[in-house]
Amino acid sequence: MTVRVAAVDLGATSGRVMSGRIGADRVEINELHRFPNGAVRARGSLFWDVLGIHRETLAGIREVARTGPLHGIGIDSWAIDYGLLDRDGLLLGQVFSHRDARVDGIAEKVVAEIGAPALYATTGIQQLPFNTLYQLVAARGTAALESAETLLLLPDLLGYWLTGAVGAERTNASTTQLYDVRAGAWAVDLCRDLGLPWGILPPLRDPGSLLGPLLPEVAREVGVGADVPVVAVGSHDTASAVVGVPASGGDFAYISSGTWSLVGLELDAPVLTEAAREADFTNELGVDGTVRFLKNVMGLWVLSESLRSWSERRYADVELRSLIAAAAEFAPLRTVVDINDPRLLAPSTAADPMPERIAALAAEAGETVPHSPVAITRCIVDSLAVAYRRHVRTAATLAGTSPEVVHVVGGGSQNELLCQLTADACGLPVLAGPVEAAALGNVLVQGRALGADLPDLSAMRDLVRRSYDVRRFEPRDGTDWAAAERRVG
Ligand code: LFR
Repeated sequence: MTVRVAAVDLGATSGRVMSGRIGADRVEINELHRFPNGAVRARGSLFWDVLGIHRETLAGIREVARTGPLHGIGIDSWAIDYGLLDRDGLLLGQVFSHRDARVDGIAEKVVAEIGAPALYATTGIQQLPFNTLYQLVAARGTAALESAETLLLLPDLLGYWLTGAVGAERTNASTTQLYDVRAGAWAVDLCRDLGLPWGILPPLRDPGSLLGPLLPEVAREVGVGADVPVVAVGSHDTASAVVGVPASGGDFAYISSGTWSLVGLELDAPVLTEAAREADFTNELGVDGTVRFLKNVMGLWVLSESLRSWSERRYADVELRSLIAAAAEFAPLRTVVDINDPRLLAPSTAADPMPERIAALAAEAGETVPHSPVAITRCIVDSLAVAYRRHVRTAATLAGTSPEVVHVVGGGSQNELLCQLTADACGLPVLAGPVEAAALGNVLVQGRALGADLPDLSAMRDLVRRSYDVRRFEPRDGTDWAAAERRVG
């Protein structure tokens, strides 16, 4: 049986709607609709244009339906951000971007109140300043939060607009720091202790379950029968991307490389040890009861914001390909910085441009200060590779595993320099690709829910392996990565 679905995969800089076809020995995706995305600044705050995203989602589904049969629809996106509904089911206020400054200083206050060990023992989540927990604490006392009936994470909000069904898909719920990873339920006590309205957290649902059929008016608008279901996939894009990792069993590490880089392991159970907390690793949930034990690394965001800044200032020759080519010829490891420094989180602005932030971090650390776009690009790529080395090795030590290979999936798998340096830095082969792992994971989980013979993750990964080529990068000797790692502290 062939299953054909629409996979909506939303990223911070673009949204894509793909058709996905699963046959007996192949999975195939085709991008049928792509639209730009980005946070919008209004009155000094950063918001997502969620109605615009909804409109483009509908346009994409319509295109998939126009070009063939449609058996299901699944949505994945970045994690953590949410909308609030009032008692009439209408969106309240704006949907904040996690890069908005309203959370500045909040994590520290919550840690002082609850204690870092207690927070970690319950949620197992990395201390990112923008976790949903901290966003809600920042919103305490606001009109929107006080009037809210329901909180919906972004893919669940879009799913609600398609079906009218309310719920929280579990892989994404687990990223919020409002989820008790031991109990497999919302962390109601933690919410109570912080004075948060836990009653707005909707019922949890598992990836692979059905949200329900399209609302009749939506079905009419996209031109399909009202019986087409929306399927809960791993709605956290990283959860879907890890499904799409073409691993052939054994011990592997992965890097889901896009705006963020998510560096870690797939495990059967969370690691909630003191050492894991001190290393600040996250235990997010994956599909089929797995745990994504990983570290959020600032990722290619730092490079894309630098590019944006150079092009706004009309620097010559700042196109990505030529910069990477020039960076490959540039002196290795001349400058390395802590690529996870929180000062790199906010969007680049004319008053506070990203390249100058990198230079300032280098100066502060006593590193050679990079000035040219090529020097800054090489510094970013080297610093990412150093971070990957550290986090792959730390994850393995904390989980007691020995990965034999690092899979790099997502847009960053196309960056050959970064893939080679990742292999060199980790001392492990890198297998790069597929680029669209998140969309593939989305399609595969839908396919299984709709009857395709894909009993487990390894069957799904076999299918990806049979359908997509990966590029192999062997580790090269000759560079002292351990010394470079010590330089970033
Ligand atoms: C990647 C990602 C990360 C999450 C970050 C913010 O796209 O989903 O996993 O930490 O975006 O939501």
